[in-house]
Amino acid sequence: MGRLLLVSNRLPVSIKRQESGQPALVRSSGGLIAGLGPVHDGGDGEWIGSLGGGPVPGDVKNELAKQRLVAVEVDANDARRHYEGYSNNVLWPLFHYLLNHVTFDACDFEAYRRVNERFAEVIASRVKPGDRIWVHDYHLLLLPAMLRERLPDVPIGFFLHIPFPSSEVVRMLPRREEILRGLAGANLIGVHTYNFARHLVSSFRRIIGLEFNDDGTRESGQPSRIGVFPLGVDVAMHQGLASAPERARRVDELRKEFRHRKIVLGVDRLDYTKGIPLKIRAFRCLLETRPEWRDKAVLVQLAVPSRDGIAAYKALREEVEGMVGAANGALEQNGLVPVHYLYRSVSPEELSAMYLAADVMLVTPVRDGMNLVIKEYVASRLDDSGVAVLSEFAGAASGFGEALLHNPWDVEGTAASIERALTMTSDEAAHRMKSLRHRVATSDVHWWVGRFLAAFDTATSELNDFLAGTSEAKTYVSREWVRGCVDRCAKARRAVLALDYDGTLVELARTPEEARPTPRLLEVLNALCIDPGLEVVVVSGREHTSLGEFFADVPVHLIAEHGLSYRAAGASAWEHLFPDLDLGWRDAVRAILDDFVLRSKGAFVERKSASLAWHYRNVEPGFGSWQARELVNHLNEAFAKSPLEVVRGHKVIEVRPLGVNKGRALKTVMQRFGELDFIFAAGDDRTDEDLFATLPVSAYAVKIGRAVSLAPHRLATPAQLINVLKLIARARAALGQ
Ligand code: ADQ
Repeated sequence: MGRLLLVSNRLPVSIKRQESGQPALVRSSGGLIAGLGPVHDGGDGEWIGSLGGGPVPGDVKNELAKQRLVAVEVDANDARRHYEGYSNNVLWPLFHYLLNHVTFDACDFEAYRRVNERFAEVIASRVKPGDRIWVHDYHLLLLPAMLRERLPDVPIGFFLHIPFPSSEVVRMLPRREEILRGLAGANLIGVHTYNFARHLVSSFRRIIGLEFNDDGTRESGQPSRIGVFPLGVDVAMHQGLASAPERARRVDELRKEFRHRKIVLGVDRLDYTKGIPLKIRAFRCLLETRPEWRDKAVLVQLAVPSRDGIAAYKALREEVEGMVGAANGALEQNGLVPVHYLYRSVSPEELSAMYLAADVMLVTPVRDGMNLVIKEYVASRLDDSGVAVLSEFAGAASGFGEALLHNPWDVEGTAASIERALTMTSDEAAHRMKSLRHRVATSDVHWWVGRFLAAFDTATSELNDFLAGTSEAKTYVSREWVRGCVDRCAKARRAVLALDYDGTLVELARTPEEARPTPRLLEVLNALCIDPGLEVVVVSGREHTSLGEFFADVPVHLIAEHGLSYRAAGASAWEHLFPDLDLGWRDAVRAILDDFVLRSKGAFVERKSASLAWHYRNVEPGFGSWQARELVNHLNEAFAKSPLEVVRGHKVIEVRPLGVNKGRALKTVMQRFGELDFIFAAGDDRTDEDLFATLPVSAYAVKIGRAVSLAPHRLATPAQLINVLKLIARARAALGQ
């Protein structure tokens, strides 16, 4: 296997100039770097990212190259608009449901696109055969599609470190289609939680009409899958820091410094998603409502400076400092200040000591992709003491059942959780911490990397299969293939030809009535039907009356409405292939379809004996597809418990009884034909895939048109199919079969 190229907006290093003027690289810290660092160090791939904006001097590039790091040089102004603009003034707040912080500027998006393009150019210039690319986070959402275009056969993985919100929120994102199409270029999209995966699937479906199956695989087009990979922390490193002898000394000092009060600790980047003001309010609420805690507990809040070029972050800093001042002014007692606020980054050793000194870890984000702080705290508590109080809006909450989960917006509720944590018996605390520690240890950062890479292996082989398959499938069948197929059919004793109607035997027309069989088609079918060794079955989604009328004088077998009704060749009566269907849902569905006709000029409903179809081929194209997606979503949700199936055809949405499909129907009918030694089937839309799915491998399955299909062979148009049928009729007649 080739190399793994890691891609993130920033490289995992910063540059310091030594006294000699020589550049030195300093490894940055943080969860992502802790996780990917060993992958990079232990492999032979490159890490591609920027160092901020502006040109990168040659000596720095040389230093970077020694560690297989590649700098993407980005125009300084573009870098600022990309990072502070679209990334952090639009995507970051919107994906965290904080819409009041969203400020969109179209020029920022242009810069976002240019920066993603720059990344794509640099990556394309570095890729070697066999390489795979793993892109990280929301700064690079357009990159997967840009890479896909340049490098069609390179596997692309993507991991989103922040939440993926509900599709209702994504609908508000300016440039939402382009962003989702960008992300859809990846073969594997990883998120932290099942909720985010679900939201991703519904956004793809509702906003750009891209369908994923229940198992997270993409329904059609290039293979892609969505997977859930909750990021963990480097547990061994945190255990090492926590067990170092000098740590115990520092913990004693800290306890003394805080005058042996119970320490409630907060550690966050100073970011409005982290709920720091709510945390201070909750702690203040506790001291005000339970004054006995005033000289017994202290809130130590460590805030790392972050994104201070952005106005909202400057405002947050002022807000938090104001709140700390006010709380301390109001609640100081006997020289004991209730809130200790430190606005700085601290070393990993100092952070570890603080985790060890803290009796309660208080983590209150209003939204958080995962939250590594709570995991670091748990990983550091080697003696199973300490209590975790965690917002239910952190991704980590889904695996933290033993923490005290709370809603940070409910200030009194959070205050109650803090008190519960402060008064918890050591037995209960140890019981809870022990299981948390076990879970954090078994799903650490190395486990995360392993899980993602294992799924990436699967996605890679799916891509390779697809590429091998499509290069064959996307080309139409050769003359030799046609000759071989006709020859086999001519020699068969008992053969069946199963043929879809619209789009397969006749060209699609504006309305179903206009798509009548051509004289040439009728002539060919008649010629085939003379042959006693040949069964011709027209398998259609149409209702039986129009099929019966079209083929009144042609002795073909007819399967109508995807298998609901059947007319044997030569018979005049129709029979139900599957009696006893529950059709109780039909009137309610019909009312909804009618409603969608009223809203969409040009749409109409086709009423069949058991199913209903909403046609939108005459609706203005963009609007039609949008309405169709709305309709499908609504029907799927509103009728989830009814025995119906919503199927998308070509510019038509069909609602039909569950479990009835062309494949099942053909199988039932073929049983009546006895032993067959040649099966040929042709179809053009998604409903024909059911047919292809039930055929034995020996069958000749032919897709009409270019769409992805289970059928291994392909013809371009109905006219070409009719030619093949004509050749079959002629060859069988010639052999006297
Ligand atoms: P962040 O929003 O940065 O990450 P988080 O997961 O909590 O949030 O990671 C913060 C990191 O910074 C931790 O490793 C912590 O130790 C460190 N840190 C915090 N305060 C510090 C201080 N004062 N001094 C030194 N270090 C400090 C984004 C998403 C998260 C997601 C991660 C990883 O927003 O939801 O968990 O990526 O995917």
